Amino acid sequence: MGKNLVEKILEAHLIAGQYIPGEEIGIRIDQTLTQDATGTMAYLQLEAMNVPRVKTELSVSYIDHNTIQIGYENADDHRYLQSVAQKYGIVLSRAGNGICHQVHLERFGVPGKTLIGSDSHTPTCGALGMIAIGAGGLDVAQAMAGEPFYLICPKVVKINLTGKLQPWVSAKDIILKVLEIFTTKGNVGTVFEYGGDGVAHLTVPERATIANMGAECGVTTSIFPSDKMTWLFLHSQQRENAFDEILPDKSAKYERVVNIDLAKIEPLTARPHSPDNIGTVRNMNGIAVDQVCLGSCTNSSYKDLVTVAKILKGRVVHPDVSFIIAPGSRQVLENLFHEGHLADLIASGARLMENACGFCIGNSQSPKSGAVSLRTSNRNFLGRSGTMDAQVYLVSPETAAAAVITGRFTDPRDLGIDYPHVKMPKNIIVDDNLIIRPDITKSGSEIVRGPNIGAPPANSPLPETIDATATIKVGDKITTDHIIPAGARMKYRSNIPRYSEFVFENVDADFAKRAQANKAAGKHNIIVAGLSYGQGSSREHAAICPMYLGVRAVIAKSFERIHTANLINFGILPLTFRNESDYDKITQGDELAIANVRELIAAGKDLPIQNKTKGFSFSVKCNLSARQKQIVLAGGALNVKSLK
Ligand code: MIC
Ligand code: SF4
Repeated sequence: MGKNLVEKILEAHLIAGQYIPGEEIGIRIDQTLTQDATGTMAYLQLEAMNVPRVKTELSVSYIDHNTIQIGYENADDHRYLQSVAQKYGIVLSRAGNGICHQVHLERFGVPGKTLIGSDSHTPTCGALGMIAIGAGGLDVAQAMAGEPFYLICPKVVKINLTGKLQPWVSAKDIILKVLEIFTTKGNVGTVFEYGGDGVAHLTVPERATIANMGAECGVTTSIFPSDKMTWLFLHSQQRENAFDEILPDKSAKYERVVNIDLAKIEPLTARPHSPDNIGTVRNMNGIAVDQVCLGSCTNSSYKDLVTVAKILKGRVVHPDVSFIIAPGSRQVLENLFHEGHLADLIASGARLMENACGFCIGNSQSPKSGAVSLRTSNRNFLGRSGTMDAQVYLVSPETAAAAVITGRFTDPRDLGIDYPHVKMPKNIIVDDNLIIRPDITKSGSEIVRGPNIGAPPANSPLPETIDATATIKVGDKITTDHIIPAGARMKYRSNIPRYSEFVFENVDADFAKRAQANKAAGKHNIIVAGLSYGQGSSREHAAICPMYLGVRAVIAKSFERIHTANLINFGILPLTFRNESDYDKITQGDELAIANVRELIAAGKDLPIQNKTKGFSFSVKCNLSARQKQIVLAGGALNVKSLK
């Protein structure tokens, strides 16, 4: 039987389990990436594993998230990361070189290889025909130490793209269409494999926009074939040696095939506060716009920025709009400059930011109170911009440019100008000056630890009885941004006691204090949640910090993939209601007791939970593999001897 792309690559990397969708498998990881905000914890964990050097073909540590440097904390982290990279044989991409996903696509991704990264948008490199998966820092550390990466063998859905996009409609509109079809929940354990004649017209950076935002659907990853377009891209990067043609077999089988006619897609937007809240730009009825932000790992390729430069050439930013640009990489910026497009952007009144995550993670450029902000990034969760009452809409670069000119939501087709044609420069400037390769001739290099670098906290083994309070009850689609905010708080990533003070800050600012008090009184905490708990980022702090506050279990209607893995890695039980209606019967503050926990978990049985406050019992499931049981019983992966 013919094989799809996913099967081909996963089977070639399979080292544990069998290729049966739904079963846990372990795969060999060829490449890893980390970024600074998740990287310090990942490398502290790697240090605890006592391996002399990384065992992957390539590991890259990027500094791109915490580059604002107000106070010493970020700079301390950067220095630590640089010293770890040298010691363990890791390539370092310095601050200013660009966003991890854009740089990895340009400089390091290789068709047919496996990549895991401690950032949820790692699937961006699926645009190159590789299996690229976002994971928690601990999973990435284990892969660097040569351990397999475990995942549920995915179901593969083919997204069959036919036809060609109309002018003014671009890759962002395709992925917004996909989000409209699939939404942000219910896609755990699935991979999107793109195919069809429409794919042939999409360049690698366009494919990257689409693969990037598959993360918002919650899929394990997204992948495109490695074809002529892939060769052209790698050739432009002077890396054609990395090319390998990888196509699905003609008779490949898929779980489901979804057809999208590219010619029928119109300019779309994701309205506040979820990437799947899709509407057409035209239906936004010209809402007034206060801020436009162009950039992020989704839409800041050379083509994206040149398209906007050409639309804005000779025009000026509307007086009510603040227009921000954060190029995806230094390569993009250098080429924009060299080809003269940067001059047009600056002349139009753009405010140029560093080549980094910046506004996307809310650590700069928070808009004014109640602002309407149009962003080419991938997430518009409540408060993520740093302004709680801002209304963030996700749009294409074309729609962003139209609003820059008019000061209103404007369908770019209504601008009345010709759609700009973007030609790639004949020879793009490739400059790796901010990439430091480890000097393997140097030995005994020192790790530099400033006062911001703390140790990862340890958990105790799972107790026999959980005697807890339902310290918080939350609803559906709780994201990791709800659980532990990034933005201005992100500088505490390497300091768990301090960062833990902000758990659920934007949902219930007293949660951390209540949880601490319970812990001090010798009790446990339980989080009760609705559907799709843990959407969004891969930040393992959304598990580590609750663990630090004494959370022993989360009971939810359903969980998202990366967050489930992180909970398990830090010894928190991910429990799902046997009957979803039991969710309604629990009130925040109820006393919940679970007896014989260890025995029931080990036996894979349902856990009966006694609601002591309301006087009833209900059942929860805990579907864990033998490996995961071992981890939760030990109180987390770092306590499992064989993983050290
Ligand atoms: C994000 O986009 O939310 C982040 C910041 O890149 C996170 C990682 C983090 O929280 O450090 C992600 O997507 O995984
Ligand atoms: Fe950075 Fe935003 Fe991309 Fe996350 S989504 S990696 S914060 S640019």
